[in-house]
Amino acid sequence: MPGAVLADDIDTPAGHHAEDAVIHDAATEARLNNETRIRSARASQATAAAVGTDPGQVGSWGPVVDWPVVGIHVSLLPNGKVLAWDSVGDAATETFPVQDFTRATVYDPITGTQTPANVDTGFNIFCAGFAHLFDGALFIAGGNKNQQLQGIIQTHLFYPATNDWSLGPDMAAGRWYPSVTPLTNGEMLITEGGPDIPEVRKTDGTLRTLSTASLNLPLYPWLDVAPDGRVFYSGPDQTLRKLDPTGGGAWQTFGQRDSINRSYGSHAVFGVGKTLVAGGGASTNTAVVIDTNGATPQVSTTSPMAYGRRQFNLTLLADGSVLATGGNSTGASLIDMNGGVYNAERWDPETGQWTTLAAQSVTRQYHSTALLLPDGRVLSSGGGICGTCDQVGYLAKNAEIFTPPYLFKKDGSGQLAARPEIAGVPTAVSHGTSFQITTPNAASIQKVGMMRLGSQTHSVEMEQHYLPLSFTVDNGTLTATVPANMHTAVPGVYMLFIVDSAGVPSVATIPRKAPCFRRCKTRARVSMSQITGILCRFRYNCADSAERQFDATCENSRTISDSMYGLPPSSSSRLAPTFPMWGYVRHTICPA
Ligand SMILES: [Cu+2]
Repeated sequence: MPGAVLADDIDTPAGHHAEDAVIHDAATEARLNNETRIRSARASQATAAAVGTDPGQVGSWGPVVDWPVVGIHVSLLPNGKVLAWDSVGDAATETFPVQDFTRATVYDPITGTQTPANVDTGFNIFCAGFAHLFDGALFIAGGNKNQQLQGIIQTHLFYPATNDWSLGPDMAAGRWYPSVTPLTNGEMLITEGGPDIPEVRKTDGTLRTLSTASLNLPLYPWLDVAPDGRVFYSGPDQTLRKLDPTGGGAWQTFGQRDSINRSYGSHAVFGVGKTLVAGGGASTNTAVVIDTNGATPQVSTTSPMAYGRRQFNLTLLADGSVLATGGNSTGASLIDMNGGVYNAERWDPETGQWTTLAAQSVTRQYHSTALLLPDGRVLSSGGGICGTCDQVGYLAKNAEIFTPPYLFKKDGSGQLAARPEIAGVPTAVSHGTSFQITTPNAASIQKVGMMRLGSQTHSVEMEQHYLPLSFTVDNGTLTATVPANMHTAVPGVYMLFIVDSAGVPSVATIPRKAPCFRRCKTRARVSMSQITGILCRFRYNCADSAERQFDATCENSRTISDSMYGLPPSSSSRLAPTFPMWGYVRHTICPA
């Protein structure tokens, strides 16, 4: 039933279950993926004519590549690879009686290789919330418990250096469709998808509850740290709010963003306290900008997109502009095979205008994602795995990569432009300080910015945000300054991009660390000695620096792993007196 519009009950597990009535075998699912590609390609060609063919103006989409998982949940890792996972199979999750693992893969966008990384803890993290801890490990809250789509109480950690999973502490109740938001002090906020009382993962790995901040919000709420340190709620429904996550927590309610419940619209934090919100609801094309720098959020309208979109994604590009990809323009709740939007659009924050770009080959609607890669391209993947998806034959177990216009020459040749290069940067930067960027292109650099690694699912970006840096040029060196306000870029791993006068961005240096972290450039050995029964002292020695140390709980692998990026979570190595590190060591140097 193409074009089927379902009621908003897809926002509940019961609603999901009710609209699911189809069971497929593996062969059928492979056929559906093929059919989706063929039907999409036809529709895509029809809309391709809407724009010109010069990649310098409209960018260029790469080939469609089949994937081992549907890219429903994607996160850019500090090593430049992409972690992606879906559920337990190609059909709707409601059709699988057992939910004791999760299909996951680590994709290398440089080589195109896929490394299996299934979740092996016994749980399905389909429809979880996730974002990076300050050390670059990924924190995941909740997931899918059963065919009734109940949430799980488990939290997980993923270690990019070893592709290992481990369990964190249990939440107070199951969560399915929660959001996870990194806070300035290194804590991780968990909201909705279950209990209305938010929970916070503390930096010691345990959880605390915000018992005085109980509030019913939509599933997968849009939450980001604002310049005043509180967490700003920008949607998807209309009422703007801020949460003070200290103590028991406290909400402040402001006015309405606009008159539209932008369910399955999208948002992007493109500057300090600046959020673009677009699309959603009945596939509106409207967009607004919200400024949270003052005491009260200020909303202003910006140009509408050329296409109405729902079930689409907004993604920050390397120059701080915003890319819209996918979605449907007919208001279909989850998927409309005949209503897909194929053309990308780019929003320029300086002009407030959208430019229509090249058309992708596969329709990307419910359960699709888009992720900025360190080389400035965008990975567009996924779509499918729902009852309605099965009914209309939608399964996009594949991905395609968009090369934005900024990477091409502007002379109509269609050739790639020469890119500015970053030759050297410090391994750590702090707020309120300046640092040097060595580049042969210093004289032509127009823009310098830090970009937090993206984590996206269900049209919601949980952490990507752009921090433009002021800078000066002197003798072939850029000196950039990080704002003193720590809330402008919460501690963690960032990419650093420089952009030249032709608008061409560099490849990012990655990882970029926000304040408070140091990194060994080489493998280091770590020794551990007991201070008290539960407290241990860890010492390590980077090849290029003096010995450093920190104290953490001996028995608590989470605490140790949080402090030392890349440490395998196995108990044998955790309690050995001396063990080799697998990657980098990072040491918190923030004041407590
Ligand atoms: Cu879902």
